Amino acid sequence: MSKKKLDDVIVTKAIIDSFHKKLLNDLRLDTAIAGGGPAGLMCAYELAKARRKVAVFERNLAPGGGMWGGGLSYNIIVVQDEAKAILDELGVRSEEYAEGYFIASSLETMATLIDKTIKAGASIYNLLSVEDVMVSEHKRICGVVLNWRANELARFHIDPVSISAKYVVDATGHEMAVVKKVVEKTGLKLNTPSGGIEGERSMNAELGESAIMENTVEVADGLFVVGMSANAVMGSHRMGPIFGGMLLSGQKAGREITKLLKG
Ligand code: 48F
Repeated sequence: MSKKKLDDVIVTKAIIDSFHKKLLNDLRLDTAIAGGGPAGLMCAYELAKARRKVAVFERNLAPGGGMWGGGLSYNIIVVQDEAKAILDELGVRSEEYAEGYFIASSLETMATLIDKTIKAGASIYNLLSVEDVMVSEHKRICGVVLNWRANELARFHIDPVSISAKYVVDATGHEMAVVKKVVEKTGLKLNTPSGGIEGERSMNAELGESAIMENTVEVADGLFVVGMSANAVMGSHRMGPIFGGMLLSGQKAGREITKLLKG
């Protein structure tokens, strides 16, 4: 059997061609998600299952946010009863540690969530930072402004590019980077008790987890908050390495946005 010689340029062309095709296809989205932690990915998974055009923009090399490291870098996560069904749906193995507390490998959970999200049809872009938002003349958040993380880190003066979206989701965790930008640049009143960012409160798993579903809302026209960003914007507690609320919050926003897109 004759073996064809490998051509380095074909390898290069294959990458450039297919990445451009994918990016061009994602310039107008149903939903753009800033941040690829558990909440953002779960939201994308839900939207992709409903056949919505969704992309996640994650600034790090690997999506996954704070889940990989479990607690204190011990790579185990805990989820409570309410979120066990999500682990089961994803096919992640878990074990009841004490009544109502399930443990799973953080690596298996995150690797599976990434896999299922991509296979459901969502695009995940790594190494891209959401540095700003697009705002329509009616003051609706209508897209994200992106730059390579490497440019951001090097502080290069290079202009970003824009991608439109019917909905934008801030899934940037403790940073609530998108909401901060909206407040700083637009002066829009948020759908929060004070109309501004309430700010994250100290660790309390019970209070943090019980508030998160209520905090998962459309915080400005076209902009949802999920996961830790939802609690930080709304003035609720952090909760540490219990991850049920992150998954449930992403799922809730994904389902709500799906309904709104249909309406
Ligand atoms: O921090 P992260 O995991 O947020 P989450 O999904 O989950 C929070 C938990 O990990 C944990 C917790 C659980 O109880 O409290 O902290 O709410 O994931 C946020 C992701 O957003 C990325 C960041 O790199 C991380 O992977 N990110 C942050 N800012 C930007 C961003 C940005 N401006 N553009 C793109 N990605």
